[in-house]
Amino acid sequence: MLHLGCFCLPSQGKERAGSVRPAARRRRPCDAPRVIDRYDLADGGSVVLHDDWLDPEEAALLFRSLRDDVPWRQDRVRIHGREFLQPRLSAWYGDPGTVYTYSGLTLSPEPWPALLSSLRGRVEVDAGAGFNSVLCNLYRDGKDSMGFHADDEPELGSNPVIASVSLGATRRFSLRHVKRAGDKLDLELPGGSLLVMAGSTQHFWRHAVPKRPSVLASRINLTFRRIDPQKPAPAKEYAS
Ligand SMILES: O=C(O)CCC(=O)C(=O)O
Ligand SMILES: [Mn+2]
Repeated sequence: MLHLGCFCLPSQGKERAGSVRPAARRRRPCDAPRVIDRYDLADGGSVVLHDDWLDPEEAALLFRSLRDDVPWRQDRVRIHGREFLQPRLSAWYGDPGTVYTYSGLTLSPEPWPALLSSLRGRVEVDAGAGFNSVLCNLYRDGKDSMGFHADDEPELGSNPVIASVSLGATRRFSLRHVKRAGDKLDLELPGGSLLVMAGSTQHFWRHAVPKRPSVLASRINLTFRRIDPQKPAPAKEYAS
C-alpha cells in the first residue's frame, strides 16, 4: 500500500519514450523502493504508473493462480463486418448485472473468485475509485496483442477510472492522442505494476498493447472497471 506522506523526488529518472513527460515521480525511500510516475496528458487525461505495486513473490503467485485457474477463452469479435478471433485469451468477472458488450460480443460476469475480490479492494484504495467488474486478459506470448481502442463504452460512464494490474512478462503499453499522431506516450508495464487511467483519457486518447514477437513469456492483465448496469449495451466496435 502507498503511504503518501513519505515520498520524495528521486535523484534519477528512467528513460521514457513518447512526447509526454512525467508530471511527477515519487519514490518511497523509507520502505521498498516503490516508484510512481504520473503523466498529465493533453486535454485533461492522466495516467499514473505504480511500477512495483505488488512485491515480486506475490505477483508471481497471483500470476500462476490466475493462469492455471481462470477458465480462459478465445472469443470471436466482429469488426467492420468481419469476424476475428481475438489475439489473446480473456475472462470477465463482476457483480451481478455487469454485462459488457462490444464488437458483437456480450460478456456476462462470472462471480468474483476470492483472489480477485481481495485484489479489487486493494486496487480501489490506490486508484481512489470503486470497481464492480474486471476484464482479465492473457497474452500467451509476444504474438498476442490488443489493438488501439478507448475504454469508452457508454456503460462505463464519462471519464471512467480504469485500473490495470499487470502480471508476468513486461509489455509495452502505447497511448496515442485521437487527433494528434505525434502526441504519444509509450510505457513499459512490468509484472506487479498498477496503471491508473483517469480524467478524459478515454475521450482523447487510445491505448494498445502492440505485438512484440521477441517476448516468449506470458502476461496477464486485469483491468478493473465500474459498469453501470442501467446503461444500454453499446454498438461500438473495439479493436482486436
Ligand atoms: O493489457 C493491457 O495492459 C491493456 C488491456 C486493455 O486495454 C483492456 O482490457 O481494455
Ligand atoms: Mn483498454
